[in-house]
Amino acid sequence: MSSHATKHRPELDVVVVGAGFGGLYALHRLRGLGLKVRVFEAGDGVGGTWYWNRYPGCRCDIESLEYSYSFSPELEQEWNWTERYASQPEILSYLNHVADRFDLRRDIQLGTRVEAAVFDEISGCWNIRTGDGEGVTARWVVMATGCLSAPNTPPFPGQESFEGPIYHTGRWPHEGVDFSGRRVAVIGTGSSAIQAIPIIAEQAEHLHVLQRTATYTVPARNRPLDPAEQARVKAMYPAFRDGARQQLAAAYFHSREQSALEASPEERRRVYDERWDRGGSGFGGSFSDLLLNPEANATAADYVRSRISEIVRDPETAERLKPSQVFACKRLCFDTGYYDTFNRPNVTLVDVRADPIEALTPRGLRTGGREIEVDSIVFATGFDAMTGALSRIDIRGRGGQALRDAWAEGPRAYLGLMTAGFPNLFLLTGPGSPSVLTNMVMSIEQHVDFIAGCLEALASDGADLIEASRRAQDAWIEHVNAVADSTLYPRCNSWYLGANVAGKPRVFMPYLGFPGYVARCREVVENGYQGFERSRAGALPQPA
Ligand code: NA7
Repeated sequence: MSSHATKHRPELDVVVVGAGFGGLYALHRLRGLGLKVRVFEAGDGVGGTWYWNRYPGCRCDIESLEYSYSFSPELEQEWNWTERYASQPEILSYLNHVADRFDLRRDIQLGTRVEAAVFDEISGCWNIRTGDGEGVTARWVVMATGCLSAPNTPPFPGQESFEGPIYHTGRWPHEGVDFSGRRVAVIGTGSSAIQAIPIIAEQAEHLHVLQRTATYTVPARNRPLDPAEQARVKAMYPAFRDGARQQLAAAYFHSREQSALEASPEERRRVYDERWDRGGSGFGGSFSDLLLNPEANATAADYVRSRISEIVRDPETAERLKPSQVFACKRLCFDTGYYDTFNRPNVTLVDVRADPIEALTPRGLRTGGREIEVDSIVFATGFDAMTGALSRIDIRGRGGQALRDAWAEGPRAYLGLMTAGFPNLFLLTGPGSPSVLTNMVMSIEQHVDFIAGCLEALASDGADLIEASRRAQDAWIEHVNAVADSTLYPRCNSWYLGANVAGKPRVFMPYLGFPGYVARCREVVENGYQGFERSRAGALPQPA
């Protein structure tokens, strides 16, 4: 990467980092504007999250007819989903189909990790350096690095001494793992663990589930997708998508308008029963105030706890499985036979809240001074969410400032799209945007379309630099926090707050409410990209 190169026109218009749902659509959309785009992807295949997360039972918890692109009516019509909730292999084939169908592969460089992205203030270009030491210059960078892509691996003492294999759910071996006849420990009880545990339990000789925080999970009730149902949605796809976009989470959670406290105990029970039986995310929308009012929230929490008592036969295990924190404050999970798994004789629940994991040993792990002997350990310990993938790249903006330093007290971005001091660097579903509180595919499409519109507007104004103003960014973050504080979300130690990673600043990262966010973005555009500074390279403004 020579400084000489940066004095000239950049080699590329846009570098996109990541070839998951975000990167693939960004490539298609921006290439459609006639821009020269290249995607760098660390994996040896496309798919992002769905390339890496191959653990047993991995599937999406948004219904397949919704968790798919809406940008191409032809694609919507030709692809057939087979289940209510698509499995990881099916989503990965879908994304491979998208890559082929839109001839995306010729601009995707696989097996290439971006190590650094450095802004050159003289040329107004980004210098991108990849793991193989190559460099390329681009005018714009789109970080399509995913919200849940940097695995969180707690550094337990003695980890190197463990003699068996260690797996992370987010980096699962492609050839799969056969746990037959093995003693296995799973660390964690979040969404990934809850999907994997029932399947590992069926194979393993013995499974120890190491639980720090009990999780609320409701039955997914996955099933084959009825062809008639699929045809019905396909016949009205545009209206179906529009309807989803009107929902807080850009997905049909079938939220009811009624407060849980207005309903009688019998009526509440009936609603919860119905939704439990129907399965899936609708349970979280049983009443309108579950995440607003602690008393309302407690009714859902009590209901799930009562179900655990009904399912789990050993009363002591049932008690330990009962969550005590605010219901759905951490992401609500959807399972297939999770609580039933604890009725199996080969499954033991270990409370690592009371007795934290002290160390890994050559033959297992130690908690509460006692050694649990196992042959394999599965880390289902989640991700350094929303900021992890970005902070692992050496991103430097104006004056050589590192993004890691700019975000030392927590991520700061205007609309979750751009960070002051980092011109022409777009974040897809970045912190401060609805992202993980929504159907990600809808949020990704909205962000990519915003970026495409922005680049078109820049071209027609003869500008080529755009940057978030600090004032607009500060005001936006204040608003994101105010919205979060009006809910119960900040009341538990979730990854939404970065609380799962030691030392990470406690900041509520996603923005609640897709429709409000989209309206705000529209307003920003109508007001001439309000809150953004636009200029020509070589004539850089000092942002407000
Ligand atoms: P999550 O939901 O972050 O779950 C991680 C789990 O690992 C959770 O139960 C954690 O307990 C546990 N954990 C993390 N560190 C430790 C240590 N040091 N000791 C014991 N237990 C630990 O990640 P997932 O992969 O399941 O799901 C991530 C998202 O992917 C999910 O929300 C969906 O959106 C898809 P804790 O709760 O922190 O006490």
